[in-house]
Amino acid sequence: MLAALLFASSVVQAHDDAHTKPAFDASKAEQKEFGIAGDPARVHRTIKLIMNDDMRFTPTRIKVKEGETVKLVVKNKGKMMHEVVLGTMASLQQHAAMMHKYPTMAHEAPYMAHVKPGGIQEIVWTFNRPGHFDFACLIPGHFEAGMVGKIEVGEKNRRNYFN
Ligand SMILES: [Cu+2]
Repeated sequence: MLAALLFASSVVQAHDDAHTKPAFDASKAEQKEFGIAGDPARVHRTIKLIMNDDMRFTPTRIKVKEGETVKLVVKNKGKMMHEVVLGTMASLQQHAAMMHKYPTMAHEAPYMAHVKPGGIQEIVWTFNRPGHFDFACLIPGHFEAGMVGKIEVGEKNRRNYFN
């Protein structure tokens, strides 16, 4: 019995090491103006997002369709820490102000990823509300240096959206 328990705890430990984010739980997903946490098992599209020490994202514009669940694969090609936070310009500005006030503030949410130099993290997000949204690196100084991008979520019923 004890051996089984020890084995179980080591499995949990290994799982924690492999994933920095908890498993997806739809009942805990919180609807935001810019969408809701997506199920990693139901991804429609994968989009690569590169971050660099020139304080830019590549691409700077992302176009998706209302209802799409997107896996953002976020790679940090720089030598310093970067992050990506999805939101609205208002929510990002508010968050950036908090980061300035409390630089060591621990922040974690399904719509953000902190990526170490050379690292890769993923965000799975469902863009279930049409509109124009934003993303940014909120590390103090980076947002101010223009490390921002735009997300356009096209209405579901609009035809030929991608043409
Ligand atoms: Cu940055």
